[in-house]
Parts: sequence; C-alpha cells; structure tokens
Amino acid sequence: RRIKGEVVLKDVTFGYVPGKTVLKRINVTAKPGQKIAFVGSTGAGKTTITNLINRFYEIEEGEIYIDGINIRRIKKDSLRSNIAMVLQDTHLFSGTVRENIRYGRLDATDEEVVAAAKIACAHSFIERLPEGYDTVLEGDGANLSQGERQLLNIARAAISKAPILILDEATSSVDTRTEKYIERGMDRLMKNRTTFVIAHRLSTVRNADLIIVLEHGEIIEQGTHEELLDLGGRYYQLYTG
Ligand code: DUT
Ligand code: MG
Repeated sequence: RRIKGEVVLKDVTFGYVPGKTVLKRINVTAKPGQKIAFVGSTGAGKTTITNLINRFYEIEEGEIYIDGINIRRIKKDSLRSNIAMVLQDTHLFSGTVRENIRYGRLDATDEEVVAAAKIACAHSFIERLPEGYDTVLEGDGANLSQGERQLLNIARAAISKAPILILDEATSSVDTRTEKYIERGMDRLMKNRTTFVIAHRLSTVRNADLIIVLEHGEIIEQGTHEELLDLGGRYYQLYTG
C-alpha cells in the first residue's frame, strides 16, 4: 500500500485582513513521508502556511491539495484525522492526562498511551503526578509547566495515525537537555509521515529533505541544508548568525 500524505500548495496567496497580503504565490510540493522545514524571520509567514494546510482559514487565491484532493472538498473531521500537530500554543482540555493523550484516537489502549508518552519523554513526569495518567488537568493544563504541556501534545501526536504532521516550534518550551532526549522520539514521530517543521533553532531543520526560506510571505530560497549553505544567501546568513 502506497503511503499517504502528499501535500501540494499551488500559487497560494493569503492575508488575514483585506489589503494586507501575508503569503504571496507560495508553491510547495511535499511527497509522502518527506520532511519539509520552513525557516525565516519572525512574521515571515511560517505559521500561516500551516494554518492554511489545516484549513483554519480559507485561501483567497490558489489551492491546496492533500493526496490529490482539494482541501476545500475535504470534510473538516477528515482533515483533522489526517493531520497531527504540535503547535506553539498547546491545546489541552480539562480531563485526565490519559484522555488528553488519547484525544483523536479513542480506540487507543492504555499500553499505546504509555508508549506514546515514552516517545514524547512525558512518561516520567506523568508518573510523578498525584494520580499518574488519571490526574485531572485543570482547564488548558494550568497545573502543568509549559514544557510539560508541550510534551503531552507530542504524546498526542505520537499516538495519532495521521499521515501528516505539523511541528511548529514543537520543543520551544522544553529545556535543552529534554529536547536532546526527545530528538530520537521525534524521529519516530516523523517516520512514515509527511512532516512540516518550523523551528528557529536551525539544528533541528538541517536534516530536512527540503528547507524553504520565507521572507515577508515569499519563498526566497529552497533546497537542502548543504545546497543552501553553498548558495551563501539568506539561509547561510541565518545559519552562520
Ligand atoms: N498575522 C495576522 N493575524 C494572525 C496571525 C498573523 O495578521 O492571526 C500576521 C502577522 C505577521 C504575518 O501575519 O505579519 C505572518 O505571521 P506568522 O504567524 O505566519 O509568522 P511566523 O513566520 O510564524 O513568525 P514567528 O517566527 O514569530 O512564529
Ligand atoms: Mg510562527
């Protein structure tokens, strides 16, 4: 069976408010299983691209296709089950830790929940909570640190079977040591999925199949890490600081 998760953006132009274009004629083709990284300064439009793939907003011009189907024709539920994400702002609900991890995979067994938590390096802190996996989280995980909330989101993505994964600064709130530790889990998370990764830390994007450099909503460079370093342009500048 052919793996799914092809994502194509064709001439996508978008703005949140009329008259202010945030993305200009963006073309991206992600083949199933590829890892595509978006880099560029703050406000360049990286998160906006993933917002559009998720169809959080309607595109003005251009089209996005998932496995050849225009996302305008994909039901929102179906889109949700095809895309797993770990975002800058983490979303948890008031419920137990277990329920939060199983979100979107209600058929998951307790063993699968623990396995996902281990991939995300969340297992040890969960075990230290008063009721372990049955600990009730206050609204939006208020009784956890930001990093812990992020680890639960990573666990949620790990348990999901979605062929597309979006990681937007997925490990921005965890300390460097935990991040190092998670890296191997992240590789497992990305295995056999089309992954869009956004990270300011360029060390996390260098092994991507394709790195796309955005500036003011336009693609200014793209290629592999080596190709972009050879080019000696914006990526080179970002990388060599
Ligand atoms: N913008 C809005 N409304 C929103 C979100 C963003 O007007 O709800 C603007 C802010 C910015 C542009 O869109 O000028 C691109 O924002 P985006 O969040 O896509 O930028 P980024 O590349 O993800 O920046 P960062 O690295 O800070 O996350
Ligand atoms: Mg962003």
